[in-house]
Amino acid sequence: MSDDDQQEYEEYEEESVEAPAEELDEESTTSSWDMPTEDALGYDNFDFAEAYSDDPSPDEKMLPENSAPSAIKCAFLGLGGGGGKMAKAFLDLGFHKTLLINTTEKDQPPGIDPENFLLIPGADGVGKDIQLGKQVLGDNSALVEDALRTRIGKVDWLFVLVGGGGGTGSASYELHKCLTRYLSSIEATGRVIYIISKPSAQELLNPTIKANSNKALQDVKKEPHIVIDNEKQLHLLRGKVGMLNMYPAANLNFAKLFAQILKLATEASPIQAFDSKDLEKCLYAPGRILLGSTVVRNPRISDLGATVLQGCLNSSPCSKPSRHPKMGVLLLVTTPEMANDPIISNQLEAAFSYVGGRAETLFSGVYIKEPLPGLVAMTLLGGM
Ligand SMILES: Nc1nc2c(ncn2[C@@H]2O[C@H](COP(=O)(O)OP(=O)(O)OP(=O)(O)O)[C@@H](O)[C@H]2O)c(=O)[nH]1
Ligand SMILES: [Mg+2]
Repeated sequence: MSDDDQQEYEEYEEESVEAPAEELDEESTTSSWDMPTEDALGYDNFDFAEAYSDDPSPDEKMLPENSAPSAIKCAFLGLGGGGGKMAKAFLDLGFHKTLLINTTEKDQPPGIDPENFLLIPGADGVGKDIQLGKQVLGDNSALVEDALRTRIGKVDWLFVLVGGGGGTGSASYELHKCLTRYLSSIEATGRVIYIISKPSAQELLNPTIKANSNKALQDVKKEPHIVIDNEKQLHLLRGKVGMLNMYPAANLNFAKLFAQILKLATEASPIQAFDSKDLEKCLYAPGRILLGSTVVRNPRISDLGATVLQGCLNSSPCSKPSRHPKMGVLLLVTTPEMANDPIISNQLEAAFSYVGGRAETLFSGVYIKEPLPGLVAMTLLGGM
């Protein structure tokens, strides 16, 4: 402001000082008929801004809360074609806070609502080019962060599902900073966990697929992550389902196993409960996580511990443990008869010490349900 302007402004201020009420004569006052009241004018009303904006309010975009019971507040992000299909299995189980993110609309699983899909512009697929994938994801990280804020909202854990080997999913670590920044900004208590499939033996013969898969695994090495071994998983299903249903069946089985662990951690037990804090500790540990389950039809056997652990490892979609796990979880689901049988109860205790001896810290839970096909055992080994 120049000196002249300043003086003018001060004079204006002096003139416009309101005269005290008692000095105002009849004529200088106004009645409510002459001028609209402050209320009617709405000086504090910003509805005009909404009228101009064509952006739906955040609540309209916000995905509904998960209906699947879970001890932790979580969301699932599926990146790329395979990651999207893996994420859809969680969506189908009632994890509504699921977002499929891809560089193309073309390899989406059928039946995905637009609110569960985020298209990353800039490339129509990246044709197995992981560098291009990283560039496109990096350029659009603000778009992803915005989608988390408007559609996912307050969660503690983000599970990122990826088919390793392609160019989009394998590039997902490029979003890591954006995802962790988002979690910090909402004061989440959890972290980002990667769930990456390893290509089949046949696919790994292709050098590009192999290099992309290795890069994806290398990127997440220090983060908590689950590696789904497609070769092993498909081998377990061969002869049980046709080729067309192989991946959908595998994706659903994995999602059901994971969802069951999230659910059991919400449940009370008259014997021993595995709670949300136990679960969070296991998920928090950096390194690889393995999930597995098995059914022991006759639990009255003497080597129940070894049978349970070997069964869980053999039928797990994940590769066998590569090193001593820091965290071990053994969850057993029994019928009331099994829990009342003194011989079986002894064997159950032996199973816990067998698994406990193979991890630095063991968390356990015993739940009673019926009907069951036998003794159901689930294990989670973390921090490998
Ligand atoms: N477990 C599992 N793995 C899958 C599934 N679909 C694909 N894959 C694996 O994921 C790998 C990568 O393929 P995509 O996910 O299609 O690749 P992308 O991430 O979309 O990358 P671009 O297509 O190159 O942009 C494949 O080679 C398969 O090994 C699935 O439904 N389940
Ligand atoms: Mg693709």
